[in-house]
Amino acid sequence: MAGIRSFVAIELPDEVKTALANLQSNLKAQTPPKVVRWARPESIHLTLQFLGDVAPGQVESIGHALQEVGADQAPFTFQLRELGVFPNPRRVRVVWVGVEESSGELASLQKRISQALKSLGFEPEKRPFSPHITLGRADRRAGQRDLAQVGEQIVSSQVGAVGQVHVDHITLMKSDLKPSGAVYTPLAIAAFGK
Ligand code: 2AM
Repeated sequence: MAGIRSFVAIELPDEVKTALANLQSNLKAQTPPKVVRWARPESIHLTLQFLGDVAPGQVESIGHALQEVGADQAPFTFQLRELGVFPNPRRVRVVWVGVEESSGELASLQKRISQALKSLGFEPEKRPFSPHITLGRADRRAGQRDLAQVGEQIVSSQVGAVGQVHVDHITLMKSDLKPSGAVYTPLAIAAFGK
């Protein structure tokens, strides 16, 4: 049976999605067209771990593993501030909003999720966790010069504080890849219990 493309995410409140949509509109107005494919505001999220294709029979045990992690987690807050690009301004692939959370709660939550999922056979990412909110991705047809120009513009922008996110649950999300962009649907929600 076909796998279910899945990831573990923190969902964003509507007011933050609205702030991100406004930020995207400003950026769209300042950048050449067809260089960045902007994410649909309603689908913007913070990824904690990408799982790839999951067997349908595994969804329940992943949900349970996440619920155990959530039961031992207290709610916390993080800030969204400033813009950046991956991997660097000369070779833009992802345009993101930065995530600031000084207490270390976010990194420790991500670590506990990755440990819980490792015991179900999902290997943790080799790269260090680098929390970010993807606003857009480079269009495959974009030229190097346009991309470098947008990269420079983004990293020299100063947008300051964009919003605040109070986190009280995590979500196992399904991703359906469609020509018009990925469509995300929650498969399981794990509420924080501490
Ligand atoms: P990104 O926002 O940094 O691009 C669903 O695809 C989510 O999983 C995206 O938010 C994406 O993060 C993340 N993700 C992480 N690794 C991925 C991979 N190898 N392929 C696709 N998505 C990945």
